[in-house]
Amino acid sequence: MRVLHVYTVSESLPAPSKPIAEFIEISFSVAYLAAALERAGHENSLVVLRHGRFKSEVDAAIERSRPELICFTAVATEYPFVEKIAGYTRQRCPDAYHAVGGTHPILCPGEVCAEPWDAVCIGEGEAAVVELAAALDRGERPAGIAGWWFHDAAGIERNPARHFEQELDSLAFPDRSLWREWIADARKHTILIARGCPFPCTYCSNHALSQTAEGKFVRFRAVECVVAELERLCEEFPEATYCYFEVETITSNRKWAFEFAQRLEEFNAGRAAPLEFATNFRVHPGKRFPDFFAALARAGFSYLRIGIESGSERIRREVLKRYESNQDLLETFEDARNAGLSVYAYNLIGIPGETPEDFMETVEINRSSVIARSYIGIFYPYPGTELAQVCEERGIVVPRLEDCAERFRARLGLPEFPDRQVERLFRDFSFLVAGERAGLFERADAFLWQTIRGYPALERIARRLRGTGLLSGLRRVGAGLRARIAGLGSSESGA
Ligand code: B12
Ligand code: SF4
Repeated sequence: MRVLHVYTVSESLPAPSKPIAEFIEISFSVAYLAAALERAGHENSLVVLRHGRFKSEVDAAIERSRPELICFTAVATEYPFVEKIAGYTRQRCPDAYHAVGGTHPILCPGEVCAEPWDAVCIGEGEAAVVELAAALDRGERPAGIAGWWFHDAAGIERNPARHFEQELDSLAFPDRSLWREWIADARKHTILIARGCPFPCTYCSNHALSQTAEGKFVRFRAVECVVAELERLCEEFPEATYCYFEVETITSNRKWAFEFAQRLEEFNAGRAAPLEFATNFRVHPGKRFPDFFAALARAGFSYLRIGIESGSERIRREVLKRYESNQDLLETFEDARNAGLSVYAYNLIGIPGETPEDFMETVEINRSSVIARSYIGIFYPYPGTELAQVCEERGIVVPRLEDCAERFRARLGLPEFPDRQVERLFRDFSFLVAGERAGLFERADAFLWQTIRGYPALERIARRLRGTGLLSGLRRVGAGLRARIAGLGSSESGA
């Protein structure tokens, strides 16, 4: 069976010449599904589409791959664009079977299961898609397959969800080769080392996802399996210099985490050019991890991404269900720094219940000298999350953002934190964190890029200009000027 995978992206700024800048941005869902399909004897191809015009790229992909099955993947904010593309492919190849999966279809299958879809995957898809492709290969109309809702003119067939996949080590390694032509730089990679998260954070989809199937939700791969994938990756990409380990919380299995660090240290010791590693880390109330940080540093880890979300303990505890104190955060940052790891802090603004005064506490904690970089995104309630439910109960209308700029635009109309003020403080965040050390250029630069990211039309123009080299020239001049601003801490926007 010839399968075409469609992946959509809206970020990656400053924009690369290809739709995706680096391999750290690949979609694990597409890579794992393609690997499962390939193992079952099917043929995969991929098209990566940036927001904006897409028809000529889709036509070319259809021409090249002549798909019998088209697989789309969607998070909530990509979904409107994905649906639009599927409407078009439906016209262009009416005989191809149209399937969609991903976080949004899993959490909102009732909303999704309609035209233009033949099938909606309501959970993890490796086994489900292989069964579907086999049925199509036999010339059957797929029916009665667990993990799928099927849609046709007669109505919807709702099959039960499959259990969470417990045998992660039995899955084929994600297919990275498919991505080569869509990615500019093959030096930085990512490996998924676990699935699921045990925490109840109200703004994150994990608590909702944990309820969508039976079986253990938090699952770690065997350390040896991860290292085998890393070895394969280095063979396939000899230019690799860096690997980011994607995991929701690495210390939810402490013994595993130490064994992993130890094994990576051995791996790097055997290489002429050791790889640089990084991962994300969640701060735990009342717990410290200096020994673990030291083990990570010995293994070659250079930084940790840590979510602060809000500097207000009240907002974290009462709204976000995060119970670590500011002291817990600062002690963890310090332990990481003392071990030689940089801390990249992630923050939100515009959380329901948050006031501008609460936000100034976020600014304050990010001023800590133990944070190397600070990132900020505007809060957007993803459907199915507890915080989206809170918004609904408060009568807050959540706009469907066609332009997918949800982390850069405020649209909730919160009386306690008006949209205009959220966007202004979002744009000023870098400056506020850097305080009086920031110069005029720093402020103008941050303001410009934060603004561009909130307006996709501007972003597209910036990308085209970048193609001419003008913007990179200006940014180089800017970087030179910035370098002159002595003692300036670094902070950016991000997600
Ligand atoms: C790694 C990750 C990323 C990576 C890779 C993204 C990607 N698309 O794979 C990066 C950093 C690039 C990223 C970016 C974004 N992410 Co993200 N990301 C994650 C994270 C932490 C893990 C996802 C993952 O790889 N899981 C492992 C894979 C194997 O599972 P999966 O993606 O769910 O895919 C399985 C099933 O869903 C299903 N499936 C998926 N698609 C399809 C298609 C078909 C046809 C079939 C049959 C099955 C199927 O089968 C897959 C294999 O089992 C999740 C948190 C989470 N728990 O999911 C957030 C998460 C998915 N991200 C989220 C968001 C919002 C984003 C961004 C919009 C953020 C932003 N503004 O930049 C972008 C969107 C990128 C995009 N274009 O899709 C949200 C989505 C919320 C929602 N309700 O939709 C999540 C849930 C985090 C959260 N805040 O709650 N993300
Ligand atoms: S710890 Fe991170 S991944 Fe886990 S539920 Fe909270 S925000 Fe989501």
